[in-house]
Amino acid sequence: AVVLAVAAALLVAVGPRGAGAAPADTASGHRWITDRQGRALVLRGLSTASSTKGAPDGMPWIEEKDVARERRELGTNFVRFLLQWRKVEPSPGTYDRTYLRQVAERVRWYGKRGHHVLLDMHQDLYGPRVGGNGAPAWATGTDGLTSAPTDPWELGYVEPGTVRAFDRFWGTVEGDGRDLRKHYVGALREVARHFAADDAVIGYDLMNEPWGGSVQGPAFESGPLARLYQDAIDAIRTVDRDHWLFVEPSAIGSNWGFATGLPRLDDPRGDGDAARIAYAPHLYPLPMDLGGGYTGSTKAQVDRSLRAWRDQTEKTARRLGAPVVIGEFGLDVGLPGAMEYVEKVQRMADDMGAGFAYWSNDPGTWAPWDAKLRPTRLLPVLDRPAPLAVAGDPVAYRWDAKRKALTVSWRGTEGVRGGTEVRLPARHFPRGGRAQGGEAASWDPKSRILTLTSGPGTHSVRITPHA
Ligand code: 9MR
Repeated sequence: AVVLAVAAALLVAVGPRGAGAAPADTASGHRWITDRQGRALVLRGLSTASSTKGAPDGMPWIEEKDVARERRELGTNFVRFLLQWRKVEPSPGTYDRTYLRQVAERVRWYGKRGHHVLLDMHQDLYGPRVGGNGAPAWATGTDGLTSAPTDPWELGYVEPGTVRAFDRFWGTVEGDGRDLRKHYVGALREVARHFAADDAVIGYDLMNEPWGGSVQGPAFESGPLARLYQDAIDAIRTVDRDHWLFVEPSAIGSNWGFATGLPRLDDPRGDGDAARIAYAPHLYPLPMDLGGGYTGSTKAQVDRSLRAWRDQTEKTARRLGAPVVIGEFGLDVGLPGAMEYVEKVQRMADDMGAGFAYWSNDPGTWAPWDAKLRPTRLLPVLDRPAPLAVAGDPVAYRWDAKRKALTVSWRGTEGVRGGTEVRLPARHFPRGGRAQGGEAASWDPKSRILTLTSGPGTHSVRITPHA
């Protein structure tokens, strides 16, 4: 961890400076991910799931009833669904359609219940041949170097076999002439070809927590990483014009609130509002990464990290012209102060207009359900009132737990169809909600979604529990 902290300090010294591109032409100054009706989405959900990583068939632990439970008990409208390159392309240039069909079946479980699915090409520590997950064995070049298991697992990123496998992938050491990045891009294009017409899919996360091997910092992010992203974006756009393409910074440093060197990327769809590139950094302040809680002097450190993280994220999002989704944040829910931390991050996400995918839905100590699928203390913290879709240009939204009021304001925008949807969980709104300053078009007690009418002009609605 000390090595990693030093690496991060170096990063911050040489990271990009300046405000970058101009703010978006929106009330909030940043861009929004929109649905097919043109509504701004507030994406709230979980990552599904770590169990994917080691499963021979690459499928997460869930059955359809688990998706139904999640929607019912948490009201999520988003899922970050893990994929594995080893399953997409089991041998060079051969794609496994059966695997993609199994993924599609699960996408349908989510889509049926109103979830937007982000397909995440996941990896940790490169691949199973070097103690991680993601890459197929045939695409893992170690030149005889090995990787030992480590505790914590993240230290595996500096094991020799893993570093070499990444270096071979990025082409930063002499290899055997194979272009592994071309294969990776081909695999992403194949996924996109399969899901191009699937409306339940919101987009693709091009690589989980990229790691540069022996090349780190801006040299990695503005070099091989940016090239891979651009190639992937160009390739995906030949088969899928409309889904969003989510990019992550190098995890080291950025996860803790340090600068990223990720440059602006081009979307062949067009510039400005036509571009659909989203920024999906992860958030793991270093004390949390090291297993600390949110208490005492650690709490002050975490708060500083959160401020820095928000600052850097907003700066990068402006540079990329991209809306923000917190691709991951999470911790052991039993740690002291853990729930206060989760509340704080949710508030920050609301203030930033960012969606999030909490890590993760694997039943256990980090999740809303324990190993026996009984609710943990996290469940009521995530199950809280929030807008899901805003029919126009959002100005702000906020859940005030003390006053029991959810406020949402937006400007009606021409061409947007449908109303603004807010979810009012039973624990806070047992008899539904009363909308002041706005008009309720409908209330669905089953999904607990209140739909508010929209139209031209500014809307400012305050929703409080019905007496
Ligand atoms: O929580 C996951 C842990 O059980 C695994 O051992 C580890 C390695 O695969 O991955 C953890 O999940 C991480 C995710 O894959 C990437 N971002 C950070 C997550 C928490 O460490």
